[in-house]
Amino acid sequence: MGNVKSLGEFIVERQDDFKYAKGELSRLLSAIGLAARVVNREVNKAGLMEDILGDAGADNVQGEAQKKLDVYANDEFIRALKDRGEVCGLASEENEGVIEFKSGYSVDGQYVVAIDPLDGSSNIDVNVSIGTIFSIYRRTSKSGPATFEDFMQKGVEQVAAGYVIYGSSTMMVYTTGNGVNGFTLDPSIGAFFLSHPDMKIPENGKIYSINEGNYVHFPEGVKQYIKYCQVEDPSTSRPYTSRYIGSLVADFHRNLIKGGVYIYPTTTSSPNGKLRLLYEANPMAFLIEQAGGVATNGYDRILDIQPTSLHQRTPLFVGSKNMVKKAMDFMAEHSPKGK
Ligand code: AHM
Ligand code: MG
Repeated sequence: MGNVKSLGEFIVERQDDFKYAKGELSRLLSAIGLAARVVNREVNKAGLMEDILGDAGADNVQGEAQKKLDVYANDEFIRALKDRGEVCGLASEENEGVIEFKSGYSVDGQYVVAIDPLDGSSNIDVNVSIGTIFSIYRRTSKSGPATFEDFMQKGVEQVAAGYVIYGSSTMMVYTTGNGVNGFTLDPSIGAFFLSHPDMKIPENGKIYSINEGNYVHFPEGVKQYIKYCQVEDPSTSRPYTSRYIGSLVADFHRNLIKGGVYIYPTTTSSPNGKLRLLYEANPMAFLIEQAGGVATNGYDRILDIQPTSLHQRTPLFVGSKNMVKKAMDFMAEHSPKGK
């Protein structure tokens, strides 16, 4: 296939970028790529299978209806990362507590993974893009299975993060802190190939992504920013275009390529926002910074937030540098921090 590079080749080629024991992180990323391919197969045939579609009957820890594919994806990622020696535990959107991995190896796994196995799950049964989001840290505990404290690290401590988008094509996009690279799945071969090397988000964009149905519940700063996006001003290419898929991975991916801002702010009913810090905001923040963009909670950098619980929520403003900064200006002026 000429100069086409597979995900596996790329991971090995780049492992010298990494300051810790080389092979471990490479093997871990490969395991995620493998699980993604298995989940992709099920996502693609979801419409065919009565028993996969629909609610699984249980609610996840946030009390939201859990779809069968969520459960399937969760099981698949746990299976792919367990018993391999690299990972000592997992935090997942689908599980209340830490999933501890007991290793049979002489040295316990050095990494912990926070994961949203299938994000945007309300889009599954309507054939709209969904995704997997993952975040990887070095453990802080010494040995044995992962502990709660291993996950209470700021986003700046991530050693790798990424997502898989199950879209019109399936892609895996990840960073280990040396830029962002995107790989597209060739379904006929069953392998990811490097298709988007060194991804950079434009500093300015023309797309804003927000659930405007919640407008009345938004902070004044966000309301004013939305108005700003809608004003006509040819010098700044306004009015901007509104695009909202309702799958963070899909909205993020589009904005990463085209330039744009995604906002999920606080609302009156969700005073901390909806998205989760550990496995939604932090990995996306790491990726966007590596791509030259910005991620904040409206005031502060996402990656500097000290987590205090596994499923903690945060408002998220993420995307093109100048767009996020503009939105933050509106927040500072109309919804000052702490008021
Ligand atoms: P989920 O983890 O339950 O799927 O929720 C996260 C999703 C994001 O993918 C998406 O951006 C957001 O929730 C959409 O929420 P809303 O429907 O409130 O706009
Ligand atoms: Mg989610």
